[in-house]
Amino acid sequence: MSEFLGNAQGAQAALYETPKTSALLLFTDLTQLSPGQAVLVAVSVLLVGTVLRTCWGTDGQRRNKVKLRAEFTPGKVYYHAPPPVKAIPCLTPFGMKLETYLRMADIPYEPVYGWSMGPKGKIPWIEYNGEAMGDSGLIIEFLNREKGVDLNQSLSDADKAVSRAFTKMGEENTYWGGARYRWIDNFDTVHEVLEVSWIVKVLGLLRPVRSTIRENMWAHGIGRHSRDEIEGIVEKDIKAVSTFLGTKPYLMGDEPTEADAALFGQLAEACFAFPGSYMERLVTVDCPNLQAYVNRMKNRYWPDWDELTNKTPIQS
Ligand SMILES: N[C@@H](CCC(=O)N[C@@H](CS)C(=O)NCC(=O)O)C(=O)O
Repeated sequence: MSEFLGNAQGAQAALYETPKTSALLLFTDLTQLSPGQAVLVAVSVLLVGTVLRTCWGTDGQRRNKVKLRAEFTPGKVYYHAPPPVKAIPCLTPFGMKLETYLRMADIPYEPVYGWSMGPKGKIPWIEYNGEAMGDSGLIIEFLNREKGVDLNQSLSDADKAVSRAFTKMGEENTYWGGARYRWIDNFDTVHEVLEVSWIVKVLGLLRPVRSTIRENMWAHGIGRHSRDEIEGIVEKDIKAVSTFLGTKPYLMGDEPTEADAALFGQLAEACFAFPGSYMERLVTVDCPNLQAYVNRMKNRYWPDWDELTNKTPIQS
């Protein structure tokens, strides 16, 4: 028995000897590598380096390779987002936000509907003068500079601070409640809202997206909370917006500002794209001022809503 074990260990040691020797030599004395080993090491380093450089860039920022259009009109915004569905013109609140901003700022744009991810691996994104740009907030900052737009010009610095806090609460906190509701707790209904064919559901083709969202929620931290805890968090967020809005027509006063694009994006999803959910109830029943606010924004900036969604108009 011990002889057998001894032989087995010897065979295992022999099996690992060459790579083990190369690895050890690499970390001790490179000059002792044979020419063959040196070539192997150099090629591996080059390959790994190229892959890392392509994916992460030189500043450590991970990039997603996007296919840019061959021809473009200078100064025109090509807006990439998922196609409208019956429930809502865009299923991502960040798309609703960006497109609402473009409309508020009167910036002409061409929608390019699809599911291709932008340079940061997320949607929505834009192409502008032959370059791809990701993140709705950074895109808005860029377009403000590029087009000389300032939807916040009437705001004091303190107002701007409040408006940023509400925007970020909606996008970095409330948003995840929607992600949990849609992708984790009601995964079956995702297929209906997304209007994908039955085969996608049967083959479970959306399961990898669900796993990614679960991982993202865990990394964010909200994924460590129970369903009840997350629903409590979302409720407090939505009620905070409702309280602050009060009887004002728009979040910061009489005229709409940038924060309204962002909050409308989040709240319109709750109203229209989560049928039967506690979020829909929060906005439409518990906080009637938010329901009126969503309708106000929708009527002002989305006269083509029904045309886009081909859906019966809701009663406001
Ligand atoms: N900060 C980004 C967030 C965009 C975002 O999270 N988009 C989601 C869709 S709602 C996405 O692309 N998720 C894909 C992923 O995270 O892999 C923005 O403002 O545009």
